[in-house]
Amino acid sequence: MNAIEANIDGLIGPTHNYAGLSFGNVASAKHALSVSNPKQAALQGLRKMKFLSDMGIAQMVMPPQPRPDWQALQQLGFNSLDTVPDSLLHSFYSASSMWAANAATISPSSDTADGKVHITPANLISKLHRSIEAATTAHYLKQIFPGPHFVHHPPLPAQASFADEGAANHMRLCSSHAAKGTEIFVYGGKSVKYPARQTLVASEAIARLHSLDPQNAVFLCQSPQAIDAGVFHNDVIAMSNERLFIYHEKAYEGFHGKLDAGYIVVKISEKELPIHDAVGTYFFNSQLITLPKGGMVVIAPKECEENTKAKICFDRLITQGHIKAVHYLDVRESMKNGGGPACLRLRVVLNKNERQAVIPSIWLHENLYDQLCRWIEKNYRDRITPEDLRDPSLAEESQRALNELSDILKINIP
Ligand code: SUG
Repeated sequence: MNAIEANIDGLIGPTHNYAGLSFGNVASAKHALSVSNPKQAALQGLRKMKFLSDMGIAQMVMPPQPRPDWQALQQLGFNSLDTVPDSLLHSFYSASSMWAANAATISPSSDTADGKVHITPANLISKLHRSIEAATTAHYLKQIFPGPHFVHHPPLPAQASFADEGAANHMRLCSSHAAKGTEIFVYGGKSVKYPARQTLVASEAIARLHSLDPQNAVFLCQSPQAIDAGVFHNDVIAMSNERLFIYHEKAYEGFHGKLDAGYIVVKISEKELPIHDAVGTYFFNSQLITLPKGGMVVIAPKECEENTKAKICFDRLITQGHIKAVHYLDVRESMKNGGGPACLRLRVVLNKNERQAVIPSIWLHENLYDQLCRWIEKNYRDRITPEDLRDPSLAEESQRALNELSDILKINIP
């Protein structure tokens, strides 16, 4: 029934900074403790949303989470920031909820046994600064998707065996968005240098909770070699949309024969694009989207335009007729923390009734875009250093900004 794909992007928060919090994410380590520009970051993210919305793609905005996270700090006995050690201060100040691909796993109603959209927020337990997102994410998603069409599961138990990073490790192949699809869950193999962030047990639990037909759920093991090369999420090494699945030859272990022959599977070889360049450019962290008038285009990070091998790979995809065009966008502030265009968005396939049930105030249109630009210009700093996290006025500014945003988006922000 007229199902389309919509995107929810995480609006980048006013405390965006580089704290080197994500061991295994090479960009985060590389830019640790450098100076960030939250205003530019938020505008870059918002412009990306506007670019998609102008192409006719349904686009929603999810608010940032309150930072510093006073609830988490108080739970540890802190009532002011003065005595909080740097490591904790950085974690509780992180704007990492911007990467909405890690917010949840969502199964569309055409895939589930009860014909409802199933939503499981990710527990993100592998990293402290990300684990504190789960409760507020659940709170936001319940407000965004209210009513009987949606089933909200709680995050999986907060324990290492159930480590779950959401849609960044989840893909869906289908003949069209409305059709029953094959949901692909990617979990980590036994890596040596860097930790895997998703377990098979967690992925299986989500498939079960979402009441997927077992024949339509595929579990792929991410190769340890890829993880150790800095591929901390599947969306750094593969992309998919409708029938099309594009992956790097070093992405998985035991991949052969796992996908239905009805899909178009395109392999990018190590020779064409060494894994080092795939991680450096975030080639696979592009958004592969179907235009309303038909045909697919790619929204790629600007970094790919500057890498000859990545550009040749995209040219090949165009020549072979898989995609019509590539649009290179600048999301460099997010990229420096290891988050490309696809990390910033959570995809959700919705039919007409489900779309109508979504809270109307978060759909991006011209007016909301202008309002959010003004809100960012007014409330955001253009520079944050690690020392600035000790400045009490940053916490006040951030709180004030989110209070105003709550009125704009008509969402309760805790
Ligand atoms: O979890 N970076 C995020 C990037 C998430 C990217 N998301 C997807 N691939 N879908 C992470 O590693 C860095 C924060 C810091 O170092 O300040 C960070 O959390």
